[in-house]
Amino acid sequence: MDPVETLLLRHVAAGQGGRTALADHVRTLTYAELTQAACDHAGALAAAGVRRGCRALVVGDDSADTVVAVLGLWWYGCVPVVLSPMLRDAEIAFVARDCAAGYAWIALPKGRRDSLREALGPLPVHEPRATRAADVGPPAPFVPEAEVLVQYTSGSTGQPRGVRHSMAGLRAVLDGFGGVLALTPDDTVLSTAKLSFGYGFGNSVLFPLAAGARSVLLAGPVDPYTAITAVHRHRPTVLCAVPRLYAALLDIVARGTVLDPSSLRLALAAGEHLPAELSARAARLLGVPVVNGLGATEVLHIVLATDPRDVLHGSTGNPVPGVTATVRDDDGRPLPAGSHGRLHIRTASAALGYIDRPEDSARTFADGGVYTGDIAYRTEDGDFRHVCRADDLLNLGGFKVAPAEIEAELRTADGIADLVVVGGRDDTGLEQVVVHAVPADGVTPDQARRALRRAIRENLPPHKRPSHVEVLAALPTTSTGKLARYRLRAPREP
Ligand code: 3SK
Repeated sequence: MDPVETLLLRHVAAGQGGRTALADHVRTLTYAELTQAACDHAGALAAAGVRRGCRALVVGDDSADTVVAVLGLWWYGCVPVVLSPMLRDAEIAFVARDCAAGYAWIALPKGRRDSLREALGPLPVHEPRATRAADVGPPAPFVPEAEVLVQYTSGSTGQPRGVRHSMAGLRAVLDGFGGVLALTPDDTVLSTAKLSFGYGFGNSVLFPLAAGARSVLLAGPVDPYTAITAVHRHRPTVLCAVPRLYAALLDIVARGTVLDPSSLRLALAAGEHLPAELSARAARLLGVPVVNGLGATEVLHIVLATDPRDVLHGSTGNPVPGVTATVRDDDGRPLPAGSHGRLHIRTASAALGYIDRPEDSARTFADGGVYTGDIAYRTEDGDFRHVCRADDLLNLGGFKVAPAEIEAELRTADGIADLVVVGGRDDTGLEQVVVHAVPADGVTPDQARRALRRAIRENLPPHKRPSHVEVLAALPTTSTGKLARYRLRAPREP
């Protein structure tokens, strides 16, 4: 199996080339057109002298062009590394160095493109081109154990880690969670999660194209209004989003916005924990089952999911086909039902490891499987329940953010002696960011609060901004004088 054969060529060979594969804000592409565009892109890579097999950055908003770039890279035999255009130039340059990228494809507005080019230094950079280049021959083969895709995910220190996926891993998620979704060529999938996030990449590229279905790509930031407009325009049968998007939909519909969900047959919630009540309310709003999935970049996509035929609200579900899940203690020993422990997954979609981080790889890819970084337990009935993250990472609508990353951006605020960032809960039970700060001598709590609010606005992108600022006389410490972060964290609903 290779990706281009699985996602494109076999549909064209089966006479399905005329069916729509992709729809974005400006155009639609049939399977035949997408195949030609991917082949042309591969030809352009050859003409530009790009080294076959290299890792290649793909930086662009969700669009047909971005998917063409990924498929063209696969056709040519390269390894795409899809990055969010929301990342800063320095963050993209870090990834370019970290993965030793040999090439970058960039689709960004001119000013931003120029600054990123400068940040990337000597790396060969190409922009989208519509030219038809020389015939590049059939798609490059990928053996099962070959690296085929790299996805970046946050580490608990705030430094992103490149996760190396294999061809066998791609096949495994298509057979695994793909079987739960059970897409057919008549499905239209709309994912509000972005291609740069593993969840969005699977939803928008792997599952729909493997099934010969239609995938809708939304450019720019997606809020609940954009999502409703897209639902009405594209009439998806499957909607994929993070729980907080469903919470936001419920909120605006309650305040009078009209949503017609009648095209849907299924909704998917993953990326962060879906609280039981939100699950039930979202299912009532949409009139379809809302499947809750738990995934991780290290296992490519969803490995635990509730049953679409009988969703148990509040449950994280059962292992999808091909997956074995256990809850383990700190020594890696399986725990009985009811005991909280580290979620351990055995699956052929386990990644090959992190790029250049042998210690992190050894910790995560251990005991014959993968520790997802979640604390969970198994009920007597055999389904799994998510408890919290095993590390300090905040999970903000699927963005895993290290508190240290936010703390570093806020330490520059005037008049702050010390601060700490932890996860809190909003009314729906979703995680939000809370900063606890101690004012410097002579600074009033109000002055400290104002300075922090300014730093939050100026230094942080919207998804990382704390929603609450608490001013304290001192931060709590343990008996040994260390910061007691856990005493500031909000507990999860039962
Ligand atoms: O929740 C996640 O982090 C995730 C990552 C990759 C693919 C799917 C999911 C849900």
